[in-house]
Amino acid sequence: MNLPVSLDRRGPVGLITIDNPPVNALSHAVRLGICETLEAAARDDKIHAIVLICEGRTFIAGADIREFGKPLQDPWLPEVLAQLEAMDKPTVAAMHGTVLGGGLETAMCCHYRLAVPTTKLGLPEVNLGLLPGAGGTQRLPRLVGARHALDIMTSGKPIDAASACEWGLIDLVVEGDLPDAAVDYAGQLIENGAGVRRTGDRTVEPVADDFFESYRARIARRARGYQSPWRIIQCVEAAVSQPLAEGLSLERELFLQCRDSNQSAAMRHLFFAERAVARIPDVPKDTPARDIGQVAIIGAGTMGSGIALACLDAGLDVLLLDLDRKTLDKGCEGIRQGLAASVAKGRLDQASMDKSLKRLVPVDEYEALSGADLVIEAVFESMSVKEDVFTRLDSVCRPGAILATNTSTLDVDKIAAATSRPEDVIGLHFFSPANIMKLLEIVRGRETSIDVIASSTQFAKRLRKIGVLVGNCFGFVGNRMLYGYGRENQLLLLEGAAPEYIDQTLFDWGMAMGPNAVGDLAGLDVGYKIRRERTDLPDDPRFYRVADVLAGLGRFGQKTGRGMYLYKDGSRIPIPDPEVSELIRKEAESLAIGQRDIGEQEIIERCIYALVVEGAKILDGGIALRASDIDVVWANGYGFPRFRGGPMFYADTIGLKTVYDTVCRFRDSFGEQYWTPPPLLERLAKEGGTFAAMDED
Ligand code: T1G
Repeated sequence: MNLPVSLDRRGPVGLITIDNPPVNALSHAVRLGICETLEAAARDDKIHAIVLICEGRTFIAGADIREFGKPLQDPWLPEVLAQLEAMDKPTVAAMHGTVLGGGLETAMCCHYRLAVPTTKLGLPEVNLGLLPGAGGTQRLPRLVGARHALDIMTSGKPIDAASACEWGLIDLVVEGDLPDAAVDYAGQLIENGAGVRRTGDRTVEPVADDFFESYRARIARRARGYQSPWRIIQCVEAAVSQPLAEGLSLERELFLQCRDSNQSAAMRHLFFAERAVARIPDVPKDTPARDIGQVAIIGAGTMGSGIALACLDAGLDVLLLDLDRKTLDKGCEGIRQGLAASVAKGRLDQASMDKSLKRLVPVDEYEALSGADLVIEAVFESMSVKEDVFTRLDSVCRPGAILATNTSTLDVDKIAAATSRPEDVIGLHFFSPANIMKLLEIVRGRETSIDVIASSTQFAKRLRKIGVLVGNCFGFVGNRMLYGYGRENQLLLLEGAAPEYIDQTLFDWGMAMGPNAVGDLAGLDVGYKIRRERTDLPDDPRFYRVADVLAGLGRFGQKTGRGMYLYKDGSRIPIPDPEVSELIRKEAESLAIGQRDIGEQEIIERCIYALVVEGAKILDGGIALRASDIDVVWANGYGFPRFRGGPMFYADTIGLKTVYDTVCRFRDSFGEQYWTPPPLLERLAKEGGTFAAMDED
């Protein structure tokens, strides 16, 4: 086997180089190669110190995630690292890029560590439903203390080289050529007779008696529903109180539990799904993209100013247009406050804020947009208003400019038809708050050209967002599925389930927020107006009945202090309102719907399977390229729990036969109108197939 690891000698220093693109993951071949080169270096009398370094864009970025879920081949990483740490010649990790997971665990088993200034270091296993399984939970606290170690491992966020040096994780930040600096450093170790220095021999600084209890309380909210953060704390507790060997064996046991869990399978699924969205069958990777330097945004409301902030954060020049001066000023002030908030949180320095504000130009006439490379319309959700905007853009924008609409539901082809250049029109559907939410639905129109699609996927990457290409239909992927989910919630209300009961059930199941609290946050008037514009609503008096009645009464939610819930004195805490329960009871009576006790399982199945049914229809209709794209949309745009992998992955874990049978039961109980199993679900259920396998075909 031609191993991606080589050993060279520079004077008394052995240089072990790993070259396994794209990210030097610790695949089986790399593990074998490290073992072999370490043995060779140990045997070579001319070698007195060893440098471990990587080719390409980064030092080891972790274990090879693709190997999980398959039988692991020997040697396992802990064995490789035990051999490394036991070396009798000083070893130096020379790092650059993103040193993550097994990569950092490898570096911590070297006796010395140095890195270039731009290096990021972390143990992000928690993002994959895992924990560091090669000694990271035992060695990191020995180097940086229990608190820093827990912060790094439970947040999954990397730290920069300067902090790593300050906290004792690395010995030196080096400038210039890394291999040279590392060989010099190793040479000095030899000269100074520095010898080996094993991390495992250290102990963890003692902590206060209530340290772990208060740490558990501190992360309870963000770790809700996840298994691995709690196991990480267990491991660090062992690192503080037990000898290394005991700590490592507990870590191994808990790591295997995580690795074999549905949670980790779900989160690994999302890891690869979020990278697969960039692969679009009829848009080759080398499709030339149009240059985007200046972005114009139409509408300085909440969405428009959020999009402007996202573009400024990405270093783009921004023109913000609103015909109403007051709205324009308010929008610009909102952007200034957003930047100031980032400075206050240390995410941005003052100089960068000032530069961003210089790149923001408020305008109040369309002619000012003539030079823009990309225009994003974010005005009121009305077809006639949007058609008018696009007609004006068509007359002022330069040839080759991309014209995008931020509509969340409306027909992109109809909007494009308001111009003479539909091939340059695309949907870019941001999620609120647009500078925070990672999801961007890229809506392909009938005539959208492939270079406009390629430019839009690159634009998404530039904004550090996940751009998912979807087809044009009402609500595209996310909102179209939301309609089914919301419909079942509305029907369950009429059938006797209290709003707070439905919300608590779905919250406990893992949703970031229950549907009724979400409705009040988004504003019941928004959904109400969109439903009024629609001509294809089901002929069913129960359809969103409760929401329509509340909106009709001016109960829009948080913004009016009352909606499905009450909100006292401007607070965001939802309080159940007996008036609403009475209103719902009366509406049910008027529709001759008997109220009954409804179990949590039924609530979960009806709301979540409504997503799966609509998702299957979306795939049948070609509105999404992959089932995993749908999972990415829901996990990044709708608060679907990552530890369940997304609606389609979740359905696979339940088993499509079971889902199909339940859907058929609902059809028999609640009618064909909403619960006729889509052909795809029926076929896969009968064939014993899965959505995931279908994606691979
Ligand atoms: N294993 C396998 N493939 C990987 C990989 C990995 N660890 N990391 C990246 N790739 C692939 C990825 O799928 C993509 O492939 C290509 O590399 C470029 O990635 C024992 C248990 C390193 C910051 O969690 O966070 O170690 O799509 O598009 O935006 O304790 O990738 O081109 O075919 O993301 O520049 C811990 C995961 C593993 C890091 C680069 N490590 N990777 O980001 O490029 S668990 C991680 C990342 C572990 C041990 C445990 C990012 C990146 P393709 P990319 P990028």
